[in-house]
Amino acid sequence: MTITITAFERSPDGGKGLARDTRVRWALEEVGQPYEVRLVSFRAMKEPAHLALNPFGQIPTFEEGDLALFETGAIVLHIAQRHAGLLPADMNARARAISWMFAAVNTIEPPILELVNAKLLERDRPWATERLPLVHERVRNRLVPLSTRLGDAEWLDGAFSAGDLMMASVLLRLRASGILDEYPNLAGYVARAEARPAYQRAFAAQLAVNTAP
Ligand SMILES: N[C@@H](CCC(=O)N[C@@H](CS)C(=O)NCC(=O)O)C(=O)O
Repeated sequence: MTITITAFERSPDGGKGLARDTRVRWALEEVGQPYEVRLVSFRAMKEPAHLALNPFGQIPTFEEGDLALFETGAIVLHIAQRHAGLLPADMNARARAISWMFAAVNTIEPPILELVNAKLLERDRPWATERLPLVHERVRNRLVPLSTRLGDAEWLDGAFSAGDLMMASVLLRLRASGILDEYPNLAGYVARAEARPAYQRAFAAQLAVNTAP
């Protein structure tokens, strides 16, 4: 059955790989599943056909046969459960990898999004300059324990898993802020993730869309 995902017709990041279809593309590349992409405009994302797939009018979505999913955590988990390559066979190790997926979207991503919003959407507000150090601090409060736990390890819990895929995807958004480089082991972790051939293929595919004439 054909897998179809949705992505921005034109990503606001111009192809830096920060739009969340990249993590879904990456997961599909890791497990060797071909997929098709339906590009959607900002307007189409808020119309009934797309809202039926994602009630919040966002990308990415995932369709395969009569299954339609939204939320990248759920999509990547579904891919990892259906196809070998992103979750360990041992059930306890599998459960730990899934914990890292939730940690990525539930514990690490929220303060990073807050920072992105503070810098992009709220920078003209009168309180923006005063608030920014607080937002930075909230990000660092999450990165310190993450960096401590990773230590010198290559990945978060043994072999590369869907937990690492989600965590690296979330951390990537910090690069422009310079904060990631304050934690050399986390910067190295993200660089290792980006060097994976599957990530490279996913990145190239989304870049092709965003640089097409
Ligand atoms: N929690 C959702 C977030 C999805 C999301 O924020 N998607 C962004 C693109 S990366 C989007 O569609 N933004 C446009 C909008 O919200 O109108 C997920 O992980 O799938």
